Amino acid sequence: MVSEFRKKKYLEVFNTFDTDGSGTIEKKDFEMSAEMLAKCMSGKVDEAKHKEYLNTVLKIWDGIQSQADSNKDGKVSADEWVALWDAYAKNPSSAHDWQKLYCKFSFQLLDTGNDGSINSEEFVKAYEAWGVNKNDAADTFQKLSKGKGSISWADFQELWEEYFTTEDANAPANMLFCTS
Ligand SMILES: [Ca+2]
Ligand SMILES: [Ca+2]
Ligand SMILES: [Ca+2]
Repeated sequence: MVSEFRKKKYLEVFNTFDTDGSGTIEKKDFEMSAEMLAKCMSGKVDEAKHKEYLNTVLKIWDGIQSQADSNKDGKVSADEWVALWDAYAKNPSSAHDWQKLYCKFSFQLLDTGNDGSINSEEFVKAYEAWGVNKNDAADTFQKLSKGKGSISWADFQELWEEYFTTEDANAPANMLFCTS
């Protein structure tokens, strides 16, 4: 059984994927998010980025759909989503390819300078673009980076796994997808 604590975290991520707020995750959400992400930094849609993002998010969607859409209605419901992550939490070392891709993609979106680690400035800018208050984002970065000043790819993978698996309410990783 999935604990209420983990369920709440899975639903936090569910909401970030449910771009149109329809209460289910479907292909359209990914098409919308690729466009929004390509728009975020510049104000208008960067066509090259849009293409690249769309390609990646549709791969992620294909993986999610084939794993989680158990009633084959083309949508992933909150229950289907929670079951998927509960399965991951039981055995995180055998993550699916789409989960690895999603982790990598999340990292790349934050490492805007593309130098292999996320610094405070990159982190705060990205979270601000997602609607988080600047001071809260800076505070979250301090906790996630454990005062080290940057989050490497290895650190990020650890945080990412911990987010989906930990039952510890005090674990900094719980704040990874916190956008409110
Ligand atoms: Ca939706
Ligand atoms: Ca379904
Ligand atoms: Ca960087």
